[in-house]
Amino acid sequence: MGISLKDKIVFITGASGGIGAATATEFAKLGARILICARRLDKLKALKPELLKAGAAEVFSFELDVRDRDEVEGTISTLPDAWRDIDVLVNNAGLSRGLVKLYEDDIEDWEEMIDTNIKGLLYVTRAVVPRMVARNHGHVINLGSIAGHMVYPNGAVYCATKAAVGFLGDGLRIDLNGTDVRVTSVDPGMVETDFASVRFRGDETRAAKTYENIDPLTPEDVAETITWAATRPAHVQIHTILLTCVAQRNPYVITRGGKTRV
Ligand code: 8X3
Repeated sequence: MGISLKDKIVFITGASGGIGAATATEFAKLGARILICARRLDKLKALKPELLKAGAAEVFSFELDVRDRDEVEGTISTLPDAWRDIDVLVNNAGLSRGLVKLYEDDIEDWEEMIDTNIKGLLYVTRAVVPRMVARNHGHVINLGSIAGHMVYPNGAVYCATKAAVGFLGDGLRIDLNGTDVRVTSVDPGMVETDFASVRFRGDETRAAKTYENIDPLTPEDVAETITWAATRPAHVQIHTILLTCVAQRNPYVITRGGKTRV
């Protein structure tokens, strides 16, 4: 039997849209207390009534840019007492910028991806996990990617950040050996969110091509996978889940409109 997350505190970073917002909603359906942060506070505020309607026991939101180490440390260490014992941390905040050959790439884009996907995840993990260890209870769920399993052309830095997420989770899992704290990596392929729009800086025509003639994963598909991992019995630890839509077999082998391109 799976564990109940009713009244448990679930902290989701980057929760203002896409997989983060869908994950908050899935945990809300389980009656959890939802702690959410993102850079866009207005979006979080708009999400709150939906989460309560879905069944969240309580919702607390705050603005946070995970790239800002002082802000991460300061905000998490001064959470109200009632929100400090985080049971599940979903390290979701992440992004891609550009799809360009490494030797021609924009260094600013590298910084943004590395600072968010790797360093931001580390800062939040460092701020949250010690209390899990002290309570001998908790679950860290990182959002990896198929991109962390296989590098694709023009995506070297993004793929490297997601490979790093995989190794950081593996390392954390080992370092937590002897405790009851679990670590899981959920690694999707193509998911229809604003991922491509962010990657192409609002070039919607180019972004739309990413999901053209394909039935991609939805944010809900990924969110349900995350809640499944989080609700396994306490003695079960899911290490890594790699999921894609049926039309995607790896970053290269994709069927669009009935035609497979390799
Ligand atoms: C998102 C999946 O394949 O577009 O991380 O990089 S992919």
